[in-house]
Amino acid sequence: MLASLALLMAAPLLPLPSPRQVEWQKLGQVAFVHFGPNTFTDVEWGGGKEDPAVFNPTAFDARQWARAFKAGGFKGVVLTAKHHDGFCLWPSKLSTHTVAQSPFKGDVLKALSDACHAEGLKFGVYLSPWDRNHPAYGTPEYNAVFAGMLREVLTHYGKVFEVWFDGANGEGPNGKRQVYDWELFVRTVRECQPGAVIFSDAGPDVRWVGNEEGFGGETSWSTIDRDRYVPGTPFYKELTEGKRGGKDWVPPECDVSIRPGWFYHADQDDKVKSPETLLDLWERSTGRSANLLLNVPPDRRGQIHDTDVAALKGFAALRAAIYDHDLAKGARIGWLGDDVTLETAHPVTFDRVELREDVRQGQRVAAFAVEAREGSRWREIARGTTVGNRRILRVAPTTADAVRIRILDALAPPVLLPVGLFKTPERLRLPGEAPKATLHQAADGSLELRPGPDDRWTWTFEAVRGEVEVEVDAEGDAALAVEIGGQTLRGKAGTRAFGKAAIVVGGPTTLTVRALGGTAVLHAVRLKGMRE
Ligand code: FUL
Repeated sequence: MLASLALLMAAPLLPLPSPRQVEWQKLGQVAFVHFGPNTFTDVEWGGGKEDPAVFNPTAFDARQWARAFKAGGFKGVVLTAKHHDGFCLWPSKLSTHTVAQSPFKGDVLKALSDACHAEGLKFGVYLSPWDRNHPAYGTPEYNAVFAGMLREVLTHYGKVFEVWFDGANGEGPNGKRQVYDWELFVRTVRECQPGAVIFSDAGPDVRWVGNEEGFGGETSWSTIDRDRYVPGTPFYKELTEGKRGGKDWVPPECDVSIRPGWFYHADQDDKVKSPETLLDLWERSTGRSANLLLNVPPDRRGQIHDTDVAALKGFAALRAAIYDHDLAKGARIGWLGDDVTLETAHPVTFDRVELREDVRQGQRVAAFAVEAREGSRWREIARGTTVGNRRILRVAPTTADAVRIRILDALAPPVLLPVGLFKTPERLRLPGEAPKATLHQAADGSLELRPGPDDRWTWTFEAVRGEVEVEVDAEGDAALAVEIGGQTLRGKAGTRAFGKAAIVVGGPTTLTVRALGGTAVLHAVRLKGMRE
């Protein structure tokens, strides 16, 4: 009640986000897809002279991509419709270097936009103005070609939520550089897709965060002064942190790849980021008032590799294990001046604090402290600068029956949304409905052990003498130890076969799984071949 009253009374602080920026900031995480001839030639930057015949995915399935992204909690997808090599993933009439000239023949944009529609994801496009193939590149005529290409991709595939302009401006096939007509490009997007945000180094709608490692600044203003920026002179620190009191609302986006490269390379299959790393990036991007744009490149089949699919699922499971349980829910909220106090019915233990401002009223908070009440004493547990759209603070595990947010500096009276308190489970498991730890015996005698909600990975069952093969179905990066019948089998989450154990003494037997550092989400343990 009081919170909404504060909201009604607050006068907006300029600049304010446009409605399309508000919608975009709500997404939090978006998938990025680099796909094209580079996928098949194993390079990151194609020269533009590749034979279109190389583009030949053997089992192309855009729906499989969309399902994987959805399972990872992503709300939209941005596809490289055209990378620097100039190859168009749609049959453009303005180029002779497209899918139409390849053995694939299909239209990747059509397939992906349909798949996004079916899975409830938003669809976006990356179009590199730098074109190493087009004969007109480097001449004024190219600007009209590029605007025409934009028009093609923005009028044939339904609603587009984001248009991503890469800042690169290299030489074209004739050795010339292009002078880009940005005004024309922006006008074309606005005309064809008024609801789409435009990303480039400095906006107009979304800015680059200043690094390609996937994290935002601890200080993160959605505002900058756009007129300071001319192409090729990014002010890295300001792109990361924004500018207090900046004239333009241009929130940051954190582009990063799940693999070392932007395009798929088979020799990077063992370098896919773990669910824990993805969660860390998510907390340091969306948790710093930026959006995460995570690149997950399809392989030469035209599908997302199993390892990447598993990483996305594991990431979603880890995030849900923490953020699906808000310990501040139902807390009594009180305000004293700008400060907010939450009182919980019972003491709660948390290690994540989530703060949010209603950015529709502008970004206001410039410094704050978080305090916890332990018994009758207040103790400061964190201090920060900006809040913005969403600020996640990682704090030491703290048990308190009240939490206070003290506003130390603000551009105008703050408009905070409800505060969240979360706890990282000691040992993460899939948040599920499993009522209790369960045992399932199949006809062939194999036994499946599934964890219950009590977070204990221990089962006791009747075993017969003999050898059993132990399989562990778990995601994550933890080293795991399976203790059974006095023996310990070791392996890593993600590798199924853990080896064989000998049950020497039959009868009641206990099996325990322990995570030795790192985290894991355990789905099941299977014991196979248990017979006399
Ligand atoms: C960069 C490009 O040069 C890379 O190839 C990649 O597309 C990345 C997202 O943007 O500027």
